[in-house]
Amino acid sequence: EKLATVLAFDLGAGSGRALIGELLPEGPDGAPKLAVTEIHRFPNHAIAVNGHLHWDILRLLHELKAAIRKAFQEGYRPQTFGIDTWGVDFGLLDAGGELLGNPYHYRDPQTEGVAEELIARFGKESLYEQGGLQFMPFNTINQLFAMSKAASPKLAAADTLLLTPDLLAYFLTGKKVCEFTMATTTQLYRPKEQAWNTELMEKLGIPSRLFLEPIHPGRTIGPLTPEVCEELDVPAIEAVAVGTHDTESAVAAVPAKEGEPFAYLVCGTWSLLGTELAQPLVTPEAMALDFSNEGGVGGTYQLLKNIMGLWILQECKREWEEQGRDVSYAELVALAERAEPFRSLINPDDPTFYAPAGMVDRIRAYCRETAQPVPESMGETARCVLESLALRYRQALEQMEELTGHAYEGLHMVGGGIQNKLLCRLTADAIGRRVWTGPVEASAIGNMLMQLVALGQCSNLQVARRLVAASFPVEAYEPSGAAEWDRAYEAFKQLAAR
Ligand code: LFR
Repeated sequence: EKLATVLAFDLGAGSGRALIGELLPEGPDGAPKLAVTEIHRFPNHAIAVNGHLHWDILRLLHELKAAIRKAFQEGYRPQTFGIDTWGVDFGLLDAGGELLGNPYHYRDPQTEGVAEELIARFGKESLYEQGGLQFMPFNTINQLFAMSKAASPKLAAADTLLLTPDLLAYFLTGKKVCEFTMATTTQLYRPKEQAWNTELMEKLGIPSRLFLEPIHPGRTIGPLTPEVCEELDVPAIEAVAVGTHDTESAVAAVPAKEGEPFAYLVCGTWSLLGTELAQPLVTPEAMALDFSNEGGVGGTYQLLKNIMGLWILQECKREWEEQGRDVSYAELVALAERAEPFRSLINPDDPTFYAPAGMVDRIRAYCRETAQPVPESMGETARCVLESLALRYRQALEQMEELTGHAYEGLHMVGGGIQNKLLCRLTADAIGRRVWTGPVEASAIGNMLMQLVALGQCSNLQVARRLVAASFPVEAYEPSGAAEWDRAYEAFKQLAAR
């Protein structure tokens, strides 16, 4: 009685998950439902080797294979699978189709100062006009230019570049594709022209032969190879090019009201605050306010700001654990809840918070330098981070309103970060508007939606979003404490303008 069964892989910078989605026929309320079950979860680590940071890509492949086997062993019969991951990262293949080295982690130090160098050489306006992206240090362009400057033998030998989700799909199907939403995170794609920026590539010594013509989400890639089927003892299920950039899959799963502009916040290691548009908004104003135009599913463009996110707290937690002070997120949130409000604030997007390690001290140093009380306890530190994020969200939301001229009624929060209910409440308070939360597994669900499109079960993004709204509960947070938040926001804006 299931209409379809699909398998979604959602890989984040800290962990990966495999989830089964089952499309159930219309219930008594006349709407079909999507039922989601997590079947596998595994850690994902940055691994430091001789001054470089890498992903353990074959380990990730191993976990994907384990999950496919497990799905069938547990009696599920997925017809298709899709893979979404964080943006920007890639592997290089030689002419024989073999992987050249371990892919770099986007926080690898090779990109230090590279964006600045590109800006000095070509001008910020010109680069933004071409690529439409915020100048994030990790953008693919910076990684490839760093390799080009270092005369990387890998770059010289490379025949094809595959972005992480496409690379994993290639390992499983033998088919090389380039999925559109990931392509738009490279800063080497021209959103306005819908084409690769081969001219810029040539100027930077990045071989344009590496790049395949992008395909849009909803297209099939191909079946598992006979070798993989034999190894796992499974049938040749088909890979679908979903919104392979996790952020775009998450946005596809925002249960927004139809026909109205909406504001969203995808909450994970990064916080992405944005809105969906039909066309990229590549203007000097959008550049000045640091907004990106990323390709989305269903032919959309996402105007969004990349905010440092829960990364800062994840790093603090990791550090405390390394010191033997084990603390769960629930405990941290409880400590933050009891800590004194508005004691000290940081600008989460200050570059000092970008690199791994030493986060607790960097927060302290920041507060000292800005003449604020220094957070001492775990609770004070967590409170400082969470309030600061909430204030940064308010600023980004107001800036977005300036750009689009639309007043948003509230904010849809999705993704793993919404399990932190304190953050959701602080966000509602900080923006002084309603916050709606859910679903938590937005990226995996959005991934499934594009598989359902490929299977002919959903005709378009609107229909897919209706399915999300019918299948997953949404929680609402009402704002309170306007006066004290307004005061804190003034102080925050001073910090952010430093
Ligand atoms: C979120 C995300 C962001 C991207 C960052 C780095 O997981 O994909 O969209 O900017 O990771 O790739």
